[in-house]
Amino acid sequence: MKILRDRIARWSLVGVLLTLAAAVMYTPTASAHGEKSQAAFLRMRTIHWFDLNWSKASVNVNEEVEISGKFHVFEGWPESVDPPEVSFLNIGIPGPTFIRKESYIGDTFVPRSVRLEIGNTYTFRVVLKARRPGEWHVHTMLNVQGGGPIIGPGKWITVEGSMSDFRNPITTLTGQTVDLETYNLGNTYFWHALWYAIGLAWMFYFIKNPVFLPRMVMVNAGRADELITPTDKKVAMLFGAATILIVIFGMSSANSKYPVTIPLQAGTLRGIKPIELPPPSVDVKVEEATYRVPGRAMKMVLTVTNNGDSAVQLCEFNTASVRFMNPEVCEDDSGYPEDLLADEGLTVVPNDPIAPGQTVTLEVTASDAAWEVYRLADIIYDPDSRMGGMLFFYDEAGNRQMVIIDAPLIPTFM
Ligand SMILES: [Cu+2]
Repeated sequence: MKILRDRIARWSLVGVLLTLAAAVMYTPTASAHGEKSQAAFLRMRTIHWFDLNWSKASVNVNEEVEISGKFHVFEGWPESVDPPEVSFLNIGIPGPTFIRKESYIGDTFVPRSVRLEIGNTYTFRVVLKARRPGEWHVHTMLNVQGGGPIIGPGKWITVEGSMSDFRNPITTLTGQTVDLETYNLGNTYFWHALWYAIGLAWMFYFIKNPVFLPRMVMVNAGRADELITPTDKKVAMLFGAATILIVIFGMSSANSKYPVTIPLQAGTLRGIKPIELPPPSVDVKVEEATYRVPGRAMKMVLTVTNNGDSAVQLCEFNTASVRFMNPEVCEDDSGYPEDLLADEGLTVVPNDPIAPGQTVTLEVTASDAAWEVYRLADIIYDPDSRMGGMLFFYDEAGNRQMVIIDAPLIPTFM
């Protein structure tokens, strides 16, 4: 019996050690940051980010980068995500490697949550200032209360220099210029250290005498009163009075040093102006959308009617930040993240311009490794096999039209 128990104990120990070793050795490097593990149908059916532009891909500490673009709030918003009535335009970075200087939706400065309307398209602009050197994968993102983070495409931005050079000056309405990187730090350290020291002094005063057993015996013997001497009482009064005095003095000196203070400014911003996109003159009906399992492509059969007065061609299909481009019609010049850009990913048959008034049936294949890498193929695990996305058509003059599509996406297995 004992031998058996020893053996179990020994092997348990080996098991624990192996688990620990595995946990220590296994450190996967993250290359996309959170979005891949989100449900594919949620990524395709919430926010569509497009026309993104990054002003720089490499900056020095203290330099600014501007990320701008548009996002469309998809009409077929999923039930499992609360509507974006309280949303916040955020930036996805590993801590404040940049600081956010400014962010705008439309012309509105948006340091607070905003109310967005389903079906609308908005422009946004975020100005970041580089703080920590390194290579950072910077995402635009929208936090939706009751829904979580909706992550946009991420681009690698390099920051060079030294973090000790970083400055974050602001000028207050009382006319002082302070550096937010260090402002009020010394004051915070001082007051926390002071009160911690007072707490320790109180403890040390009483633990200079034996603490536990002698006192327990005295209390049990009914002589508890002898444990507190008249000096102890005086010291306690002193501590009590000093504490109240320090609080009153601290508060009045803070009030006289900072006579003008305001509460924290908060509250959801409403009335954010969307952009008015002219209704597209191209009419698209998704007859069928399928994808092979396993595979890295999605196929659609589209009936397209050109109601405009210029011939159009399909240039791009964009879903969940992956851009499938038809290289014979257009190409990207924004420096879009390479892992999300399928610059030859869209095959359109027939690929001829669609004349005004004409209706054609297009067979469209969106194919790229990104379909698998970004786990859009994992829609097979989702409880709602429907996709959403944007189609971009160009006319002969180079004008672009955006058509939002929303259709069931059916897997094929053989
Ligand atoms: Cu990332």
